[in-house]
Amino acid sequence: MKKPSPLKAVLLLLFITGFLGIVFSFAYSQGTLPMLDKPVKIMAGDSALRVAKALPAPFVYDFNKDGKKDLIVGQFSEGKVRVYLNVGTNAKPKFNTFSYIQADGKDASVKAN
Ligand SMILES: [Ca+2]
Repeated sequence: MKKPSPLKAVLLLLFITGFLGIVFSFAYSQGTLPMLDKPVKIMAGDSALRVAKALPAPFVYDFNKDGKKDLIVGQFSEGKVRVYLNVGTNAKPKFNTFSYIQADGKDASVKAN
C-alpha cells in the first residue's frame, strides 16, 4: 500500500485524544477498508502540540493564503480558536507558536453553554 505524504496524511485525517489534549495525525491508506498507521504527534516547536484542558478540535486550512496549509485548533477551554501558521512546506509542515483568532481586537470565543 502506498503511503501518502505527511501533509496529505494530516489532511486526510486529523485525530485527537481529548483526554490528553495532544493533537495526533494518522497516515491513511485506501484499500478495501481504510487503514490507519501509527499515530504521529503534531509538534509545536520542539514540544507536542497540547491544548490546555483538553478536547482540541483540529482542522487544516490555508489561513493566511500563502499556499501552505496551516493548522487551526479549536479548544474547549474558553471556546477560543488557535492558528498555527505553517512555517515549513506542504510536504513537510512545521508549526511553532500560535495566535488566537481575533474579533474587534479581542480573542474570539464561543461559549460552550
Ligand atoms: Ca498558510
